Amino acid sequence: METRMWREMLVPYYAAVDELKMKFEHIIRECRDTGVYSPIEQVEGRVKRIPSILEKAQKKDIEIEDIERDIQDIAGIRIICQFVEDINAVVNIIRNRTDMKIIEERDYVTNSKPSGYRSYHIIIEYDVHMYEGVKKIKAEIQIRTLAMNFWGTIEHSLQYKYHGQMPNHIRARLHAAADAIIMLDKEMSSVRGEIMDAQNNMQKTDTVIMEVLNNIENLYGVANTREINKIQDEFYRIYEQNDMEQLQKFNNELDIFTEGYRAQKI
Ligand code: 0O2
Repeated sequence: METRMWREMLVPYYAAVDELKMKFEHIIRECRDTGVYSPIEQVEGRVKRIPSILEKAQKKDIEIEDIERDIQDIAGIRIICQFVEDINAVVNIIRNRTDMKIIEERDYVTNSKPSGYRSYHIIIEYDVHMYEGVKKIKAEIQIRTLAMNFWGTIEHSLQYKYHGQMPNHIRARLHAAADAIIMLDKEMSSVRGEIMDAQNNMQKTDTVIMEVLNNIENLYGVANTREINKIQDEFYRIYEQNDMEQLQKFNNELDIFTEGYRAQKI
């Protein structure tokens, strides 16, 4: 295939990666804005490099004209979660979506690969709306924890370094590290409730602070400066006490106060 043709072929894959990344990032945003725990921590995406596509085609005996059909990870999305439990939540989100059709699922979380690799893979069919109409492409979504991602990234670099001929002592160390990752994920799961509570509280505090500041900003132009300064001082006093209940109470009162000014204005 000519270089120009490769570029053309990859255009919808770039569009798919951009769109899919954005869609999963919206979930993080939605959870943050509504004060709900997000099972997605981070989203990455890439289009496979041409040399890497060629290498895979050669390794798997795939004809050039069958590449789009037989190589399923030309478009790749990686969803990183904090806890193993979040992986299931993300899988269910994807299963319930109508804008991506699942064609295959591979659970390397329960059944790790012989290398020690763990991750949940979902192959989807995705419609990309191009200038000349809809193009259906395949994309691979890898869902894994931060710890699994750490291991996978290191192992991938070593595979690259040794061109698949990894020395036995390194392979053995990677296996030991993979076992340690399983333990680490288990340990983290056992304190998941505590960590989620702490993160939710942090998020709730952020939201209340933003609401207070918004209310104070709205008072400028309608209330007198002395009154606003008094409210600000009271806010700083309560903020320093680090007492969420007090802060929430103050915000509710401020809401009513600001609402009164708004009503007067109307
Ligand atoms: P890259 O550079 O990430 O794009 P196969 O080679 O048959 O095992 P297949 O059929 O493509 O793989 O599907 P599979 O098993 O779902 O693997 C697809 C991708 O998962 C790989 O893409 C890797 O990204 C990742 N992966 C699979 N196995 C391993 C592993 O043992 N170690 C690491 N670090 N990653 C793995 P590519 O094209 O191999 O590589």
